[in-house]
Amino acid sequence: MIKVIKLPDLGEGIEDVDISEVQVSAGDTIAVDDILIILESEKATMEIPSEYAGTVKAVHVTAGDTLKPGSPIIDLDVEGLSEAEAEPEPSVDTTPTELPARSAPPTPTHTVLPPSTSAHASPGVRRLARELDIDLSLVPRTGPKGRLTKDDLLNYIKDRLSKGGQPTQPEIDFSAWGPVEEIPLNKIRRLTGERMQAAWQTVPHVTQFDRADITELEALRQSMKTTWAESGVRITLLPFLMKAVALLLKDYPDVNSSLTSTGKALILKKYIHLGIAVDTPEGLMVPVIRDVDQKDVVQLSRELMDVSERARSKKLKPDEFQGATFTISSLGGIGGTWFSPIVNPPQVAILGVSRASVQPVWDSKKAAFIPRTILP
Ligand code: CAO
Repeated sequence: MIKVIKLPDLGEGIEDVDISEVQVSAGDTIAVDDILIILESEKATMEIPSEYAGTVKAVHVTAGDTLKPGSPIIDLDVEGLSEAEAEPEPSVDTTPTELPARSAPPTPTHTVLPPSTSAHASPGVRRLARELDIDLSLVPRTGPKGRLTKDDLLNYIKDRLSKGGQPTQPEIDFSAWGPVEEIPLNKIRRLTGERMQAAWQTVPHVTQFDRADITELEALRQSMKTTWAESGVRITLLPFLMKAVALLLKDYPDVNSSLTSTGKALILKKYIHLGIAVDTPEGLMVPVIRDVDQKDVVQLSRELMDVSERARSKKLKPDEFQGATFTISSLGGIGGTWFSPIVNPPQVAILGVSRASVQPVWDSKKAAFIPRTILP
């Protein structure tokens, strides 16, 4: 029986596609999943495999042709094909607009079959799997004759998404090696873990380490600290760093930006709101101090004291965590020399500051080491 293999619906509103290669000729014997043609759309190159095995009787296309969904590609002589099966298949909608409920039961007439390396799936399903980099041999199948359906794929995606934030760690009985205690994580720590893991997986991280000589700055800070102590304002190094970062972000606006959702443009923000990582007994919080470029060091010190105290007493409002354009994580009060903080998306960069200390620095004019305050 002759089956006319047609170009399926490719989804995404693709109406015309150009053929870059035809991989079969009349007389060829082909197997299921052998590639018939390779298409080139504006968006991607895609292979169209055969859903049937058989002998190619006629090829209706040549390289360079432009095809529409439903156009015939080849006539295939398929052994044992019924008249009903010889009818053209309805086109496949590959648009994953709505994912079915994760644990939606399979239709009662079909059993769930384990994943298989040779599962039969339509070109639309294969294409979607390719685009999302999903190995179809891992997906359980519920379709007739062990076929892998679009819903099988969507259920698998939904399942993976729901597990995405969870580290996959097997259940281990640690008490086998000594006494243990299990402490439930609070919401802040769980969310921090999930967000940091997502950030680590989605943002390519590169760290640049450097030292800043802050000898004069530290002298100024010490004098301001004494002056403002009577008014109850604690002048630490951080407000100076915030001010320095605000000035630099004006010079380097690419760093005060976010990618658009398509990843094809940068949104440069004309405001400078800094997220400040604050260590609290409940976990890490990142309140935002707004318009840092328009405030002086004393005002920034007051605001920093205010937000860090309210973060520690859990009195910050939700909008005080939003809108940061860049983050500073300062471990200077704690210690350490270098560390790599994790970028907080949709921001594109973060500054990590360690503890300043007095170091011998070579002065070539004096041909001597002199003590300088160096901030890593
Ligand atoms: N070098 C040397 N000394 C430093 C310093 C540095 N880089 N940074 C702070 N100090 C000093 C301060 O000046 C202060 O000393 P004095 O009282 O003598 O002035 C002391 O260390 C304690 O400072 P602090 O940490 O209380 O205050 P701060 O303004 O520097 O920081 C805050 C405020 C809220 C950012 C900080 O308390 C905090 O929570 N840091 C932790 C951030 C964090 O956990 N990040 C990890 C996330 S991973 O990205």
